[in-house]
Amino acid sequence: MNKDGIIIKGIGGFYYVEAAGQVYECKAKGIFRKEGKKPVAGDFVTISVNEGAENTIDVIKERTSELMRPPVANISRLFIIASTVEPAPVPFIIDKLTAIAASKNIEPIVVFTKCDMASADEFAGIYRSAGIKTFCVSNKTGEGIEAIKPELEGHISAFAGNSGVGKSSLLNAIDPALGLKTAEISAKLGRGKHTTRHSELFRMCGGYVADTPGFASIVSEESEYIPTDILAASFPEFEDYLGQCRFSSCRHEKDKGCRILEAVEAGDISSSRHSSYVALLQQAESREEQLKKSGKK
Ligand SMILES: Nc1nc2c(ncn2[C@@H]2O[C@H](COP(=O)(O)OP(=O)(O)O)[C@@H](O)[C@H]2O)c(=O)[nH]1
Ligand SMILES: [Mg+2]
Ligand SMILES: [Zn+2]
Repeated sequence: MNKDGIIIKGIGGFYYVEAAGQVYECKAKGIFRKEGKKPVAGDFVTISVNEGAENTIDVIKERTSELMRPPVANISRLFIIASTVEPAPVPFIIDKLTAIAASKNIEPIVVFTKCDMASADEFAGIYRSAGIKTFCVSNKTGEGIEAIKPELEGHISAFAGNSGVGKSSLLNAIDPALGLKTAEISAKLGRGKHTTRHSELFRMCGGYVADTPGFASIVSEESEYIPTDILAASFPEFEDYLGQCRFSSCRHEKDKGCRILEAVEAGDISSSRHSSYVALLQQAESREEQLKKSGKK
């Protein structure tokens, strides 16, 4: 019998596929290995459910997005978590994550936590004026949490942000049944940071949330860069100006007749977002130079 479902976990060659409210343990068909395809959490699949034999994944549907490390498919929303204080927001990290998301066909959503400790209005203003959905919450008082819930419905989402910004606390505030360990509790247990090695999807508010270990470190990874040809388009607030600069080769860094620089000067584009763009451009250029030299591109 065939069923359509979604892979919620892959571990040790077994895949757990949720289909019509049930979870089936499946093996991937041999053909995928020959084709160099590997099923991952988030994949929409067709399976055969076999009485007295292994269930198999027969078809992997086309992906709308793909992340390699950690491997997860079809994420449509990346929640980028930053705290107003302790630790203070690092705009470059937020900006790199928004750009990585946009470059991979994933909608970035920025959430500032710890709003009970300090106001996030100034930071939130930067992201709202860039056209990015932005929320301010307190995981302590519950303020702002209700507004996040509908954003999860119908999507596969991931949560990213540095350690200590309140990711686990936020997920617990959204869904108290989760009972994730937060810094306080794991410190009490003396286990240090909670670590997982594989991606797994959890049902939440009518969607799925991917538990994606290592997402926070994506920004510091040298291999993770946004190619120069799609970088500017990964900043939604640049969109209205692209193609209007004096030179078609404009890098929007310090070029003459650059419409984006004009917009920064006029205060229509945030200068901190533009600085992050320039830093990412330089990273991407040196990375592409390296790849060229080693003959990979
Ligand atoms: N006051 C306040 N503290 C928070 C908030 N969110 C998280 N915390 C605290 O910040 C610390 C780190 O939170 P945690 O959820 O473990 O962060 P994670 O490393 O991103 O998962 C813990 O001591 C939390 O109690 C918040 O909105 N307000
Ligand atoms: Mg945590
Ligand atoms: Zn330009």
